[in-house]
Amino acid sequence: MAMIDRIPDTKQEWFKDAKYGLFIHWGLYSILAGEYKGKQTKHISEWIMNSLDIPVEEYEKLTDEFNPDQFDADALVKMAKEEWGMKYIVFTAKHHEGFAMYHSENSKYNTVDATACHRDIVKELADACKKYDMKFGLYYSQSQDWHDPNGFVSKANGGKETDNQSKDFQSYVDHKVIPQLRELLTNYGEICLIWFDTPMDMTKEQSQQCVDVVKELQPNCLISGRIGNQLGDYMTIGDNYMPRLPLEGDWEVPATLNDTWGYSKFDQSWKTPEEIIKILVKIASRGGNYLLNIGPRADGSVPQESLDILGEVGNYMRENGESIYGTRKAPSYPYEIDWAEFTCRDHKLYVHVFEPRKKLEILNCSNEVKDAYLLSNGQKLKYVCDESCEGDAVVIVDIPEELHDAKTYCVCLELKEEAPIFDPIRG
Ligand code: JFZ
Repeated sequence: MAMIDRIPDTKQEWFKDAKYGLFIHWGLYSILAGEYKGKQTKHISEWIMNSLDIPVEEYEKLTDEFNPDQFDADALVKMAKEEWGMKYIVFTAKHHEGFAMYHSENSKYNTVDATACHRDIVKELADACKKYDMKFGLYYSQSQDWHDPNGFVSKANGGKETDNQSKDFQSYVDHKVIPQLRELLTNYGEICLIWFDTPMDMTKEQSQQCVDVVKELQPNCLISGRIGNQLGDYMTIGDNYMPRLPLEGDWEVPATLNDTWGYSKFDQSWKTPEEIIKILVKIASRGGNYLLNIGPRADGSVPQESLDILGEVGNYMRENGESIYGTRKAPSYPYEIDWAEFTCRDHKLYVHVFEPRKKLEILNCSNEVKDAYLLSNGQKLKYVCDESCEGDAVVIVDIPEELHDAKTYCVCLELKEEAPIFDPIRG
């Protein structure tokens, strides 16, 4: 498992503790919402310029329509913190389309100079994050830039073949990427991480150039795994992928609530709050962070479905946060069971239950249990540490009648031992 041996360690406790963050994909693509001149894109909506082969001069005209009169950074950050339970925010400062969502001196193609609203969105979010003590990170597309004549253009999502070789990619790095990173790391206070993406043809030297400017200006700012050339401070898992096992090192799963990152009026394949909670618990139990995305509409408002789902997940986090935040990977449970996932911290095993049950039978849990209760309200539960007919250790917890139909709740088992022991033999 070579990949897994190489997962780096950030040495930063805030990142290891965070577990749950908010990704925001917002740009000119949000105006198109998945459709251009009556044509619907088949791919993720933020790729529409590339997928539908929209010429630069045409796409630039979208700046005339950028009017985020419903965007309220203060309210959004407050909600992410207080209602949704997120510990960090990552915002698309510049996505592959090349448009800067902040006041860039380097390129006039930005929200302040090229639109009638003249708003610096990164600044608004940075100020709100500071106010609410929220960690703030920025997504920056370092390799792909479909606006700059020398930026890389991929055809991964349906775009046409582009002769990248004949471009002066190094000049794009020197004249756009590095100066823009300088601006972002100088003008907006503390940046917790830069979320680089799709390195494509970047050489090791070019990736290193990006790393160097980040670390020169903010030594504690983390570099995402997608800087390329193994230079990231942590591993970025493939979008919406789930590691099968607990992993050593620091890693993060970037993920969507539906199927696209940028807003699309067509994409209605929303996951349920229960599905999201289960994914969040699985990621925490395997030792990672979940960076969950919203794609605001062009006006800055967040789709109601996203608000509803994140609100429900937030309720679970408010009642059961102790079982997620600040935890480290749990020992892997040996059996494939659908009804529960486990997280842990010193002397506690948390059983997250995802199906209605009358009893929780945790086969081969050989701990000595000292207490069992519902995490949300402390209600005590009856339990036994027993042996199965085969002589294997089993812990059985009775679920009170009023909860027989409940799904998505968390039971805390206090253990004599420091950590859960998944072993058929009680020691
Ligand atoms: C990239 C972007 O192209 C996309 O628009 C979005 O911003 C997403 C978060 O990141 O897409 C990727 C990059 C890498 C993988 C999948 C999608 N991957 O490694 O599986």
